[in-house]
Amino acid sequence: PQVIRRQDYRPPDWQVPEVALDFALDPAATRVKARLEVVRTGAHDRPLVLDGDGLTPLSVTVDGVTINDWRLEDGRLVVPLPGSAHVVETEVELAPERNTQLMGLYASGGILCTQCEAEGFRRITFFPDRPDVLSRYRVRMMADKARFPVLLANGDPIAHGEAGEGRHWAEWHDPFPKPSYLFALVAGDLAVNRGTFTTMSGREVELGIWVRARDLDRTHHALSALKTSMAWDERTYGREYDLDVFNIVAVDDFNFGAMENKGLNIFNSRYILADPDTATDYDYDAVAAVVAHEYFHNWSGNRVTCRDWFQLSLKEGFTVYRDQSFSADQGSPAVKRIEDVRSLRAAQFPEDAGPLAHPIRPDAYLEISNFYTATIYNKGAEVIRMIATILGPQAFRAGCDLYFERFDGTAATCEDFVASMEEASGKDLAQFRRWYSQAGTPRVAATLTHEGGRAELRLAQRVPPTPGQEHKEPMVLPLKLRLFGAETGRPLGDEQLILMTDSTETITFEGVGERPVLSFNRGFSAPIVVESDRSAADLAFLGRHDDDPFARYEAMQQLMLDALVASVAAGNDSSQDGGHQAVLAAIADTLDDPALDPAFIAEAVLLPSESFIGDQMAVVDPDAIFRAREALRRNIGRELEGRWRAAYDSASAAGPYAYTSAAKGLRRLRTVALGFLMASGAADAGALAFRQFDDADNMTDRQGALGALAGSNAPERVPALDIFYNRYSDNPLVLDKWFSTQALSARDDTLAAVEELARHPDFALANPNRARSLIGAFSVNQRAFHAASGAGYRFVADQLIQLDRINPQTAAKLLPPLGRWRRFDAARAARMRAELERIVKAPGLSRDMFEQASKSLA
Ligand code: BAL
Ligand code: ZN
Repeated sequence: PQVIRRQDYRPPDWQVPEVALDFALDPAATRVKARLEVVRTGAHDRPLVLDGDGLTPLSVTVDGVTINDWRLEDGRLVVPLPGSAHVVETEVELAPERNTQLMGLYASGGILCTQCEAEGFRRITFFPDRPDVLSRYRVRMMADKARFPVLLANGDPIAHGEAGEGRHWAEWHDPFPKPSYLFALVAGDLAVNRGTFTTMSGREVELGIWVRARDLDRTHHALSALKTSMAWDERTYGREYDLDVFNIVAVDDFNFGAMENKGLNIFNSRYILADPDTATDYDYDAVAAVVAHEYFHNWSGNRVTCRDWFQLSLKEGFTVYRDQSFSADQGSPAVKRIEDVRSLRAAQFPEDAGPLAHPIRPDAYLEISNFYTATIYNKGAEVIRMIATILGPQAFRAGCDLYFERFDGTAATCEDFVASMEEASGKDLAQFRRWYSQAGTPRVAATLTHEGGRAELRLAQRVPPTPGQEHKEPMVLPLKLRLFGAETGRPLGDEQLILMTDSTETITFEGVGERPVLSFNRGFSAPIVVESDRSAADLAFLGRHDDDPFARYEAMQQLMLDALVASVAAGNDSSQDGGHQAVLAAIADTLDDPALDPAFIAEAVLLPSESFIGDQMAVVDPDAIFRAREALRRNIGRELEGRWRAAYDSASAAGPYAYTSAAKGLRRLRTVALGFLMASGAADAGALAFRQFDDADNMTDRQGALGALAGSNAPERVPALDIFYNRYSDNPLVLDKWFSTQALSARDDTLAAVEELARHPDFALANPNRARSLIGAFSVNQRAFHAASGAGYRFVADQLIQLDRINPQTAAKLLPPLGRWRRFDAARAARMRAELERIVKAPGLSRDMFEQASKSLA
């Protein structure tokens, strides 16, 4: 396969200002006529080259005359054109119902829909399918009226009518020039939940959430989140919506979470449908966050789009930062920050430390679908957050205004964004640009000394080598810090923001009368790993006294991590371990602090995941980590049993279900307490969990209890799993939970259970959510996936080879856990490599999988 390089970018030879598409829709045979007004750009004599993937032209005309001197080259249609402007028309036929890749035009549960980002439009019609070709689209759709009563496309509806023989048609026009990846249409038997939004300039926008009729009752949260997002973007960024309608359609088969097509977002139903009986608090929050994310793309992505796919983080990192800020404003900013950092550490840090590491603006790819990564999205968001921190809120907003105004209606670059920020703020971001070009998570060693009223903080940063980048230059690190007095517990001076730019730096503090304790990288102001020699006593102190909630959480995490890593190193899982005592005391203090929000407590007392513990070790030992963590969990459960019962009871007294921040916090704490009670081995814990499961008036409590039971040997486990399955067997999103809960189980027989589940009649590789719910969940279950026999690796490789034939994009995204073989002992590494080699040799392997697997082996 051909490597695409950022440095090879060349502007398009032809622009296509106007496009008219005519669809005769049919699941088995859809005809697509395209009329392109093409304009030669600059002085050249190159032909018009239109991307195509799996298409054969039925006809090609130029200025109304059929031509025969076109040719196909690697799927592309090459059309020699004499003049500087022509009208080129093509016709192709597609079979949406056979499109299992879910890219282009496909069928999901009887609904015809599209997914074009990044390169799906070329599977619909011949077109220069690149983001720097912006066109105005007019779309006409014709379909059987009984099967497809609703016909939607981008922009505004302009006409519709009957077409005879039971068919009807509709025409839509999008006045905003857009790249082809934002094209969308939907045809189906859909019901709508309508709303309206009045924009800040007084325009009425008609909103619609379209789903199958039976799902209509579960769309209220999404509609309300959409209105809240629209108001938030006006208030926070001054960005107003620009069309008269905004439609969202939910489908069950979708590769992404959702897609920001102009005026017609298409969503994975998982991020639209929610009611208390079927969606957890986590799901509710995710629905709001994804609805907001896609809506925010209308400016950061659609009005200003990307010049090329290397700039993907320009729209994704920025939009994730925007949706994170939105979610923080809806509830607890501290808890939101903790959740975001936890997912960065779970997904992005390992990526940055592994064979697939890449900068947020990559230099090369084989398949762009593989670059919709945690690095582009989540590290990209951290980079924008750092710019906001360095500039301060006013200058950051001024930079955003300048960027939106200057690049509106164009395809921009990451450089354009950074330059706008510099121009608006007057700050020099020259060195900061390394965040766009260097991969790898910076590590910062911080050592604080104190002598005679003077404290000295010595900092040293290094960025580890990553594939293709042996040598790294120092980064700009905005580091928020504060000192606290060890005796008084009071802050010694204000919080400071240090901009670290060199490899090593020393910061001095004068007039420090008592021994200082360092609170560092507060709010996770830079996405780094901190190496600090703070003692367990100092971490416990910060866990009690730090006024920055994130730093307080972080101190607790570090305390637990240090205890666990020490236990693993000592091969010691004894409950008498001294490290346990400090953790127990800190958790007890946290549970006893009446000033703390239950949602924060629930986060602060949670043990680091097995994978995160593994990330701290030179060679990951999954079994030892599991044992050490379980021992600590058991010990925390037993020693603090009275407190867990008290926390459980007070959280249970919250009354009937309500979706409020306070009620969410109590539910979270309740299930965390239940988890520790289960771990304690208390005789009544299984019964308690079953009661929570059975009495629940909401999915958060029910799934929380099911998760606790699923990882146990309690006699209530099997009945609960059966009841759950039977109750929700007609709800695919809840069945996904049934699969993933079992795949994440801590039981010894999880691998066998997962192999069995893969043969379950409800398991289907063709549905991405279902594939992820079993294979994706299993491969992050560290101990089960890394079973010494290698059976976990073999199972995942078998599934991915099969899935690759159906849906390469989804298969390739599930491969990275197999690629992290360097982190494990020689025997496991050899087994993981053997599976990767088997994948690389699989007949007919996709480019997607080839790129992921071959890079992982290199
Ligand atoms: N653009 C792909 C889906 C998303 O990030 O919104
Ligand atoms: Zn996005």
